[in-house]
Amino acid sequence: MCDCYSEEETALADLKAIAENLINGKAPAVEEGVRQAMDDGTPVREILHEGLIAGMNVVGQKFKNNECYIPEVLIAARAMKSGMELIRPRLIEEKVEPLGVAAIGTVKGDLHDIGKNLVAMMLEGAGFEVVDCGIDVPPEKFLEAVKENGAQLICMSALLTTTMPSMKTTVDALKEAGVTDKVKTIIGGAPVTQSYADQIGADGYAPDAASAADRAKELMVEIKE
Ligand code: B1M
Repeated sequence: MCDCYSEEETALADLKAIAENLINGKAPAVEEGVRQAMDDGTPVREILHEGLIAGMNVVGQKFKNNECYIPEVLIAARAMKSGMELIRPRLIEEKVEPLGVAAIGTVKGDLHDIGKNLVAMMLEGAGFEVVDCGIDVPPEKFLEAVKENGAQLICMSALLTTTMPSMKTTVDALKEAGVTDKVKTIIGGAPVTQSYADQIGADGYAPDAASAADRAKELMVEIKE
């Protein structure tokens, strides 16, 4: 690149290229772009937001408008994951000691995991020890994470309106198990709202991965009080 561009302009162009390659499902190019941006010293939060998330948002919009279909979406999701794997250690790097233990999963019946993985990474980056319960997680498995892994936060993601009720079932199961004095719940995902969180008695709601990490930190303060 000619030196008539400032470092900031070059970094922005690199992040746009990452987003573009992700939209086109080019995993090796996404990986290469992410590696290059990291080598150039671009903050990983910027790589995540301006590169990877920005690209996936476009894919989501295109899918909604029937401008692309499930196979293209899956290929783009794979490209996003390969980029995320590269920045994961850097997001975790600043962790000194765990702020707490957070179990996360996409609720029963729901297989969407891109947002859930982003939240997990942001939680790790914020200093939490994260127990990833995966996708299609029934209430019993979240309870198991409390009992066996000492989870203090139960973080649930749902992308389908039809799977949101499983969040309530899990909140109720935690109440029944009598652990809600030391365990808090956070919910999120595209169809989920603060008003739904209030309705089902969840302790927290966050509209995006970064806010989920902030909410998790606030809830840890409440747990420790
Ligand atoms: Co699905 N899908 N999908 N899909 N899919 C949606 C969600 C949909 C809105 C598309 C549409 O119709 N416009 C629609 C749901 C409609 C509804 O219920 N209202 C839908 C549908 C219908 C389906 C199927 C039923 C399609 C079918 O088979 N007929 C099927 C269901 C399968 C199942 O789960 N049982 C299905 C399947 C799939 C794929 C497998 C093809 C793929 C998933 C791949 C994967 O995850 N590994 C897929 C995808 C990719 C999407 C879209 C296009 C993108 C979702 C995504 O990853 N977004 C989506 C359309 C859309 O959202 N525009 C769609 C990017 C991701 C970063 O955002 O997950 O929202 P998101 O996470 C955000 C926030 O929501 C938040 O943080 C993230 C950003 O920072 N967040 C939290 C998420 N979890 C959080 C938890 C928190 C806090 C914040 O606290 C714990």
